[in-house]
Parts: sequence; structure tokens; C-alpha cells
Amino acid sequence: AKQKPCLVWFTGLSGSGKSTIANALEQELHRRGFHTYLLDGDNVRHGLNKDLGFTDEDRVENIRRIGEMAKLFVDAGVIVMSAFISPFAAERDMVRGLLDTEEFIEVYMNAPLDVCEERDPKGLYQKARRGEIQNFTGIDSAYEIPRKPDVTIDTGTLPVEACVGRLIDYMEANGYI
Ligand code: GGZ
Repeated sequence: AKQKPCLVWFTGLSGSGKSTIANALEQELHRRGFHTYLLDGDNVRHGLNKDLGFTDEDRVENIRRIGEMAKLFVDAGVIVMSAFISPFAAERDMVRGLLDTEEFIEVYMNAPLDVCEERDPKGLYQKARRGEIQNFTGIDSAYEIPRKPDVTIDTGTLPVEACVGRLIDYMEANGYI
């Protein structure tokens, strides 16, 4: 199907639903015949970026590389999704600046910290609270809330299908799909 290539940039706390919603969106786009690629921790932090940890400096470099890589996919005509915390506004803006204005869609996964912490699928918040891991976003490392995201999704309260629906509506309304 005809598509306008773009980068759907999910940002939010650990446990806010970035991977879940990005995967569900990708499935729906596939079902409709679009060509997509999803960048996430599994295929980036374990590969290209496996030399990077979670200091501020390493997160900055993580996002820089992901942004450059995503740009290549967009240039190749793909609808790209990325699911990284990307806690700092400066790096999100840097990635935005790599692309044409309409090519970058910043999606803020808005879930309160206590909801994310309650979900804690990997037990990482608990470890961070106990001091067993350091520099954990929301606990002892900052998350800067996006000031002007293109889309905000209240993932603390909305079911997955509704979140995907919001994104599909946005992408249709703005001519990406
Ligand atoms: C935040 C951490 C940390 C620390 C390991 N802080 O919920 P998850 O497990 O599956 O996703 C988190 C992921 C965050 O990596 P990102 O590449 O998205 O972060 S960033 O954009 O800030 O570079 C979490 C796990 O890695 N994880 N240690 N200290 N998340």
C-alpha cells in the first residue's frame, strides 16, 4: 500500500507501554500492507549499541545512533517505529532535526510512575528501589516530559487497541497511510 515514510518515535518510562504499543501498531500496519521496521532494545541495545550502558552519556549516544539509523530506514521508504525511553528532550529534538518536519512523529507514552512501577514486568523498579541497580529512569535518573509531543497517549488507562487506534487515526489524518 502507498505510504509516506516516517519515524514514529515512542518516548516514556520503562513500563509505560512503548514496546507493547509499537509492536501492536506494527502488526496493524502489516495487516494493512505497509512496510515497517521496529527498532527496540532487543535489536539495537543487544547489537549495534551493546557497548553502551545507562549513564547520561551512554543514553545520549544510544539515542544519537538510533536516530541516525532510523533516518537511513526512512530514506529507504520505510515506516519506522522506535521504542526507547529517550529521557532527554535535547536528544529527541536532535533526532527530530535529522529528519524533515513531517517525517518525525513524537509519541509520548503518558503513564504515571506509580503505574509503571506497579507493572514492573522485569522487576527492575524493585531492584532500583533497593539500590541494586543505579541510574534507573524515574528513580535516580531523570525523565524529561515532552513539551510538545505530536501525540500523547494515556497508556496508564487506555487499553492497547485504543492506543493503536489513536495512532492509526493520526497517521491516516496526516497522510502517512
Ligand atoms: C532505565 C534500564 C536501566 C536503567 C536497564 N534505566 O523496561 P525495559 O528494561 O525493558 O526497558 C528499559 C530499557 C531502557 O533502555 P533504552 O535504550 O530505552 O533507554 S534510553 O533511551 O534511556 O537509552 C529497561 C532496561 O533497558 N534498563 N537498566 N538504569 N532502563
